[in-house]
Amino acid sequence: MKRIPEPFRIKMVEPIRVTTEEDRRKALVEAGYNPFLLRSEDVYIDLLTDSGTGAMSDRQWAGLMMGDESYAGSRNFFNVESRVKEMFGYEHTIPTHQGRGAEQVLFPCLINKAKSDNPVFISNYHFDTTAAHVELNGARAINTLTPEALDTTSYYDWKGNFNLEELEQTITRHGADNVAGVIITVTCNSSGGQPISMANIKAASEIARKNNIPVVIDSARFCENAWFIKRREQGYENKSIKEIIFEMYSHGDMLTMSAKKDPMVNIGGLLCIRDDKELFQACQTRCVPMEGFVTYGGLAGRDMEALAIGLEEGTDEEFLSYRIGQVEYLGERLREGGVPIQYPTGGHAVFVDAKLMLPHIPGHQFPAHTLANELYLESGVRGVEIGSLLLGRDPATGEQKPSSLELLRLTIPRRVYTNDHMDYIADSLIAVYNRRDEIKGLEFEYEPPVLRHFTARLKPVA
Ligand code: P71
Repeated sequence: MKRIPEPFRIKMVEPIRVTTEEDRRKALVEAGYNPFLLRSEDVYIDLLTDSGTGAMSDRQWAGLMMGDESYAGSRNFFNVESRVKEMFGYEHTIPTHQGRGAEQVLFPCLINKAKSDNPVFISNYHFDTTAAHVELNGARAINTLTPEALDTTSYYDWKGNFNLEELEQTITRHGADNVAGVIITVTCNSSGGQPISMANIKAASEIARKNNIPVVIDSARFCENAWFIKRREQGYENKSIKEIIFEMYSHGDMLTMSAKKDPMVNIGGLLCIRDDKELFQACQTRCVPMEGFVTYGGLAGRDMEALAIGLEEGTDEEFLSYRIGQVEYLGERLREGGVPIQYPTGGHAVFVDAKLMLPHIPGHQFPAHTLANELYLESGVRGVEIGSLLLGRDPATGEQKPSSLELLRLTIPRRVYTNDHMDYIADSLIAVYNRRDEIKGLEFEYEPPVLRHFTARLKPVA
């Protein structure tokens, strides 16, 4: 596969530490076989997340120096607000400290607006924190993802799509009055950073709107989704990324955004509303005690300036082609080496199918988490499990919930690692693949009652 060279040059470097296998074994034992508990200094290439880990540009760093740190009415807020109007066509903007800040402000207001005793949200797939905020507020989070997404081995352009029939049936089953929002996640993180087509966004939005249900776009990776639409969907090949984004958001009523992804800031988020002034005022009222005054929402003025610039830079098509091409290159190298992955590769990460790679390790011995540990021992590369460990137990029965997928996510930060790093990652994981039969699963030494994957301690099975 032809590699697209980096469309930037390097002006500042941060050394990373190369460790020996012995160093890594010691570090992993100390971390209770849980890469979340490693010190980042013991990690050579960190693929835990693409969130807040990107490299800001010289323009963004220059923007930091233009911070207006006034408590109220900062110039940088108005820069963000006008960029939002221009890019998405949404009138009202509330900055937040990150994506979940926007969720904790918006969701209770939407639930209030629905005036239902049994509120639900329906999404192509709720991200974990999104589902958590839905549930913390007494609502239920229901996913209606297209079934193609669960078959990792077969190609499908739109593994982030809604199953539209199931969406309609779910609305009917619960009653439209009980649906507080339809959440469209672009791209769909949980199915592998997979895109949703414009046709599917439009159709899902039409279903919601004819039922008077507000449409929320969960926007962490909106530029990457637009790039896939341009490349894969008929009628969009000659449109600019910005035109595609504007059209995507014409199908929504509001957005929540973790700006730590596509807009490449280290901290920041957004809650924007098209024109529902009453809802906007309710959100502003909640923002003050939760996030901060309505023109800063938990951010410094300088953070907002970097965000205003990043929103623009994230839409650069040359950059997106390189970025998504780099992720695809890693995916293709792994496939050539025999490693099973969610195919095609998504926008921000390669998702390795650990169920297929380590079929001798059952779900309750955490095959994908085991694979994360083996990759770390082999190479100092840190990935993250998306599978049984993350999913946890059924609170009613205490049983491990069955996970349809056991994935190791290799999440690529933006503008941080070079294509040579991708080769190193691929070579290392292929080496693990070649000794896969010798790998043993894990069991708990300490299992926290909730959100266990962050702080659990494990040990190899006897
Ligand atoms: C990701 C994250 C961030 C994360 C979460 C847990 C552990 C490690 C890293 C965050 C998202 C997301 C979508 C689609 C909302 C959020 C929350 N993703 N929607 O993938 O992917 O945003 O983190 O800024 O609060 O690693 P936030």
